[in-house]
Amino acid sequence: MHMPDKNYDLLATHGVDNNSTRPDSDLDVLDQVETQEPPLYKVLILNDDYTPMDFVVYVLKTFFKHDDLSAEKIMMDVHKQGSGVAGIYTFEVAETKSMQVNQFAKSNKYPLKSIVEEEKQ
Ligand code: TYC
Repeated sequence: MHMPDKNYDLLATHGVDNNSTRPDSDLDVLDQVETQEPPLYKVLILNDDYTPMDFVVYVLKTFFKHDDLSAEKIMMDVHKQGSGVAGIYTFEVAETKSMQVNQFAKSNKYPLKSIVEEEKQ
């Protein structure tokens, strides 16, 4: 039987062989591995008393690709509620964006901070 490329590694690691008498549970393993989504992480922007609103809007547009309206809304949510979600990503992307934002704010002498938090799936 033809198997797509992505199953070659599974065939190797699980020793799945269509000519064998493998139990049905091997099929479940294949299905599970193929459909498993990676865990996701939120980048949260935190409020402070000193960072200018325009700077936060610029950050949301530049690092998180929000349009004007969306960036303004998130910034005002953060301003009023203390924190807000800038974006949701896989771990490395979330950590990288958070570090870039924190470094950018520091370079501009603003106390703006972002943090990464696991998203419950
Ligand atoms: N509270 C800031 C002010 O009044 C604005 C602000 C909004 C700062 C969001 C940080 O993540 C932030 N200038």
